[in-house]
Amino acid sequence: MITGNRFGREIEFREGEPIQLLQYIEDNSGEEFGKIVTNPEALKILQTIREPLAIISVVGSYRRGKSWFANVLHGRHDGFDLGAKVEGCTRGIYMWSPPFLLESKQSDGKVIKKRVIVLDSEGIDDPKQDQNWATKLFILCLALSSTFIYNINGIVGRDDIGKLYLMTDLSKFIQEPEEGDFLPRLVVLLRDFTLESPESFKDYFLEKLNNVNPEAAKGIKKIFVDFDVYGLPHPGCKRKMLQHMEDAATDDLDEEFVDEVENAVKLIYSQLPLKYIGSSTMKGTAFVKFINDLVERMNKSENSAFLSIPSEYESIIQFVAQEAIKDAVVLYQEQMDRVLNEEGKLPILWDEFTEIHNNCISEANKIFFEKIIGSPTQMENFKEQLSEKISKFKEEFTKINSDELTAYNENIAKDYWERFVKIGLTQENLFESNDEFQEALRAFELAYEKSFMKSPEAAKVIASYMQNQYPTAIEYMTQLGRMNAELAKAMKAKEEAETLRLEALAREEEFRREMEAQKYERAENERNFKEKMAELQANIEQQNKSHEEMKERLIKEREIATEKYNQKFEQLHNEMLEQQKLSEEEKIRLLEQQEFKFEQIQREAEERNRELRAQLLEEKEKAIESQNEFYKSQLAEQIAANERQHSAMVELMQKDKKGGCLIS
Ligand SMILES: Nc1nc2c(ncn2[C@@H]2O[C@H](COP(=O)(O)OP(=O)(O)OP(=O)(O)O)[C@@H](O)[C@H]2O)c(=O)[nH]1
Ligand SMILES: [Mg+2]
Repeated sequence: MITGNRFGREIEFREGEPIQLLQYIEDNSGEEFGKIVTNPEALKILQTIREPLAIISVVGSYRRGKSWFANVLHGRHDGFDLGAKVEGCTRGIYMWSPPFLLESKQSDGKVIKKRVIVLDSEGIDDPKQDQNWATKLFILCLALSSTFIYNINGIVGRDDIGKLYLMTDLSKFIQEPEEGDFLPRLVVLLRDFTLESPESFKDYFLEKLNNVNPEAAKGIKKIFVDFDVYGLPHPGCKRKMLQHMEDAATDDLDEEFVDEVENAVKLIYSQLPLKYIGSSTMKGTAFVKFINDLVERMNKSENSAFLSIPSEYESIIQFVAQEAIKDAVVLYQEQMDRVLNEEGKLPILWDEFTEIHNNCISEANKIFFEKIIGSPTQMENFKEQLSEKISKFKEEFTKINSDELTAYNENIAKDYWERFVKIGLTQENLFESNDEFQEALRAFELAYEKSFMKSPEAAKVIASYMQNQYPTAIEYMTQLGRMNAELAKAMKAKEEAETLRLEALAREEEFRREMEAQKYERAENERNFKEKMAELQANIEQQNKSHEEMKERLIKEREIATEKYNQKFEQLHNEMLEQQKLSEEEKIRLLEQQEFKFEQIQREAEERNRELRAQLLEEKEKAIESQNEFYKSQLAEQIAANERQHSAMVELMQKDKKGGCLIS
């Protein structure tokens, strides 16, 4: 349900309510300056604003309908409290909550969204008021707003001019920044203007001003080149209603009054300037920091406040940058964490990892560039700080995925190793031959390649098998006599070379990934900076002062920042190339070493074979000789035996011959 007393006509109704932004607490003794205290609740509301701010403050004489006009700016009669009593009603500064969005067309035709904050302030010429506080309040509103509505009596008096004169002698209170609009747009409201309407309220106002204080008139003309004066007639209602205009019905008010009010409000909104810091717009975080800093300054300074806006701006820029970096890093970290820590999500292939990282970094950059303010060089430095912080987190995430990839591939390798190779190295299923063993190794490699997650980690796992498990298996095969020592040695050398090749491949892949990431970041950076530059340039064009000078400086600074960035990138790139070259050279050197070793083994094996052949030949000859010896001795023995047999026979025969004679 919408509550509130609408003003109607063409002024948009805004829902919400007032909330105190700050108040002044008087010193107990009443002699010294008291203390300005901010309301944390209000600051919290402001803090969250992400759009550029337009801040309207309504300042001026007390009891002159400031709060009522601040309500009309929200299309209503009620809202900020109005006081029917003589004493001042509004104390400190109130703001409308929530600050509302206003779309408006810029001079370049672009429609932008502004967040409008209306500040209703305490009257500044209440006789009972602490003069020091009144001055500080005036200065504070001047520094905080981008539209300063000065609400005074239609009959321009000395007091009103006195306060306005503060503006013309600002150097006493404020050191202004060199660049960009600092002073707000001035709108003077002449209330209860009962005289006949002049042709130009501005001329009328300047004429009166000149009569009262010629210096002030000159000063105001000089400082506020362009300002508006609106004369609002008396509301025309009866006294009872006049005391409670929060309850008024628009139709019961004087038609001319309503028209003039409507006209003033519409014109104020149609020209509503944004609040700038140099060439950047001010948003929630910066504004809150600005309020806090100004209040702190004012509470410290003895009487009138001396504000150094350049140093306030510098501290805001630094503060906003740290906040922007913090927010961007947290966003990157949270998004990466959310995606990667999904149950069972890891490990993932590096291409997918890079895609997730790129998305997260784009998001992080988006909020960083949205928040960041300052000059291009400052922004470049802040961006560098952000990149450093993010790359630390990226390393952590990379390590997690890398460990998971290693574990995943190790599991697969272990499983296939057991299934294809290890089983053949047990007593029961021992490989019959070396060929069978070699086949098992190939089968293991093929199966691994089919189901591994392709990555440098996968290459490293298989390389580690070639370096550790293979030699042990070869050793075992040799011990069992299924493989001769030479072959084992040659095989080990071959696997060693393959290990080196795989490791180099893994390094190359990691290097390629790093280069791609850098390329992406560079493109991203360039795009963001281009957008930011366009934004800063548009901001400069929107401002009234020092256009050309600021634009030139901006372009020059951007060139310097770009050059610096390119140099850094080039340096990094060269370092990486150098590193790759070194690792390439190292790889070639190792491979050459390996090849040499391999050839040496081959040579040794050939030499050994030659030796063996000679030995064999010698042994063969020896064997033949010893066999001949054996045959010879056997033959000799046989001959001897034959001879013996023969002589025995001869003897026997001789005996027989003698006996035969006897017989015969
Ligand atoms: N004569 C006259 N009275 C008005 C006008 N606008 C508001 N009032 C009445 O004047 C009284 C003061 O109005 P506020 O809007 O509270 O004035 P203010 O300047 O905010 O007052 P302080 O906050 O106390 O400085 C109220 O009773 C209003 O009803 C106006 O244009 N002319
Ligand atoms: Mg008020």
